Amino acid sequence: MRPTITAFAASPDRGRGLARDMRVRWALEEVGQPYEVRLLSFAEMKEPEHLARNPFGQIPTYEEGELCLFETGAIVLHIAETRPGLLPADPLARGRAKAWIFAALSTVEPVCLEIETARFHDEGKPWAEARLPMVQDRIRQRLAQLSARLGAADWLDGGFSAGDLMMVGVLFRLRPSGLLEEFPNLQAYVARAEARPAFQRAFAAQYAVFQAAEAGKAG
Ligand code: GTB
Repeated sequence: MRPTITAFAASPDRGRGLARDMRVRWALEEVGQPYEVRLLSFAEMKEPEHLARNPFGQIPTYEEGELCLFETGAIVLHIAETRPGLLPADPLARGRAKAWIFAALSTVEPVCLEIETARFHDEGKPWAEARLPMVQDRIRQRLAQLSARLGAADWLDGGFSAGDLMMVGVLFRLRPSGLLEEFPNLQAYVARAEARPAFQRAFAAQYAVFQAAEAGKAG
């Protein structure tokens, strides 16, 4: 049975792959699992049918038979646990790969999201300009730590894993900030991940949704 995921019918990022369904699509592509997509408007995301899938009315979700999951981390971990390709077989390496998933979501992403809050929610506030450099410095600190750990390696712990997928999914969203460019090894790490055929298929699939929506507007 093909799993069904949910995604924005009209993503505010205009197909740049910044919404979190991109990480789920990418994981499914990495393990070679075909999937269906249910596209939702913002209004549909807050209706009871979708709230039953995700109590917070957000995308992405994942349905497969009787299983319905929300939270990108849980979804990617489920995909990685149930299909070969995203977690090493060795139990110790597997544990470390999972640690990187959590590090991406709970240690790196919250700091990185602050810059979007600063850009979109603080705009026009009297303290916004003074706050931005502090937010940027907190991100720099995290990126410096990550950069030091990655060093000259291709991936965070041996071969590419779900931990890298999640970390790149987080770093990818930093692109518009320009901060990633201050860390050449992290920039190369993201580029290496983006060059993976599975990433490109996932990106193309979510971009096609944007293109179809644009064509619908024009038609
Ligand atoms: N912790 C949850 C998870 O990891 O799954 C967070 C899910 C989440 O934030 N979903 C967002 C959502 O549904 C979409 S991805 N938002 C609508 C709502 O809350 O009502 C976040 C996102 C949205 C838009 C852009 N963008 O336009 O660039 C980027 C990322």
